[in-house]
Amino acid sequence: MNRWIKNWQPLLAALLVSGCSLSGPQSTLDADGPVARLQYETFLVTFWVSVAIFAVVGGMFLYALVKFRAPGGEVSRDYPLPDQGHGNPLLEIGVIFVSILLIGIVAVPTVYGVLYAGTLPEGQKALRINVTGYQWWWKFEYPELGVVTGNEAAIPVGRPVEFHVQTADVLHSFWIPRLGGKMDLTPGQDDWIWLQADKPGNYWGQCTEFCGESHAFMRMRVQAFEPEEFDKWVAGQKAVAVNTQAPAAFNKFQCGVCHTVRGVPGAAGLVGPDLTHVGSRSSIAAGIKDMTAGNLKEWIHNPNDLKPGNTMYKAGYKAMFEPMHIEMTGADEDQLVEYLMSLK
Ligand code: HEC
Ligand SMILES: [Cu+2]
Repeated sequence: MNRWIKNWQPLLAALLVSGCSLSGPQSTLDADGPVARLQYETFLVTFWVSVAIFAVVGGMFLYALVKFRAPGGEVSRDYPLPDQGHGNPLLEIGVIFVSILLIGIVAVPTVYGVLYAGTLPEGQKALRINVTGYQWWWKFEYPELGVVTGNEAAIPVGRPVEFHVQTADVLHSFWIPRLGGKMDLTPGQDDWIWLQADKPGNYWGQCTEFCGESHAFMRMRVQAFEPEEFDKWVAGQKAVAVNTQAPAAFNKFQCGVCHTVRGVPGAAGLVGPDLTHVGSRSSIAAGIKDMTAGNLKEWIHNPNDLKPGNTMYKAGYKAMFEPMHIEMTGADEDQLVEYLMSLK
C-alpha cells in the first residue's frame, strides 16, 4: 500500500465514516426550523470552545516539542533531562477554573435549548400529532383533524407542531435532523417536543434508539407544505379509500387483519400501517424504498428480504398460509400492487 495512504489511514477512515457530507438529507448542519437552528448554534458554541482548547493545548505541545528538543533526540551532557517535578499547583488550579468556565459557556445555550424545545411558542396554536413507534415503523395521528397515516407525515410550513411520542413496544427515538429532536419514546410516558419547518420540502427522519434487528430500517419522512397545500393534503387523507373494491388476493391473504383501508369491509387491522392512502406516499416500509410497483412487489413477495424480522413477515400470510401450502402467485402479487398503488 502507498506509504502516504498508510500514514493517513486513521484520518481517511474518520472522513469516510463521517460521510464527509455537510448537507445530506439528514444533516443537522442544514437546519431548517427554529428548534434545529438553536441546536445547530449550540453545537457551534461547543465546537468553537473545543477548537480553542485544541489550539491552545496542541500549540503548547508543539511549541515544547520543537523548542526543547535535544539535537538528534538524545539526552546528553549539554542537553540533560529537565527537573522531574510534580507540576505546578497554581497552574493546575488555574486550569481547573478555566475548564469550569468553559463548561459554563457550553451549558448556557444547552440548558436554554432544552427549555426552548419544551415550551410551545406563544401566539400561534400548535398542530398536534401523536407519534407511535412500532418495531419498525411509525404511526402518525392528527387527533384534531381525524387523520391517521403511517411512516410519512405532512406538516404546514411556519406553524409549530407538537409531536407527542409514545411506543407500542420497546424504546425508540424520534429524530428529524433538519427540523430538530431527538425525543425518546419511553414505554408508559407521554413526552413531546415541538418542531417547525421554515420552508416547504421533504424532511427525512430516523429512529435513533436501537430497537431490534431492523432498527436501521425504521425511517420516516415529513413533508412540509404551504398552508393551502396542507389543507388539501388533510382533505385527501380524511376521505375513505378511492377504491373500496379490494382485489380477491387482499381478502384471501387477510391483509385487512393487520391493515386498515377505510371503506373496505373487514380491513380494520391496527397491527401495521394504515393503507387507506398508501399510494399517495413516496416510500414504503418506513422510508426504506421508494414507492414504485417493483419495490412494492418485492415487499409483498417477501417482506423479510427488505426488513429482516418484521411483523408482516413473521405473522403475515407466509406464516399463516405457507404451512397450509397456499402460495401467493405472481398474479396475486400484481393484483395487490396495482390495487395499493391506486390508493392515492
Ligand atoms: C400480521 C400482520 C400483517 C399482515 C397479515 C399483513 N401486513 Fe402488511 N404490514 C404489517 C406491518 C407490521 C407492516 C410494517 C412493517 C415495517 O415497516 O416494519 C406492514 C407494512 C406493509 C406495507 C408498507 C406500508 C408503508 O406505509 O410503508 C404494505 C404496502 C403492506 N404491509 C401490504 C400488505 C398486504 C398487501 C398484505 C396482504 C397480502 C399485508 N400487508 C398483510 C403487518 C401485516
Ligand atoms: Cu429503532
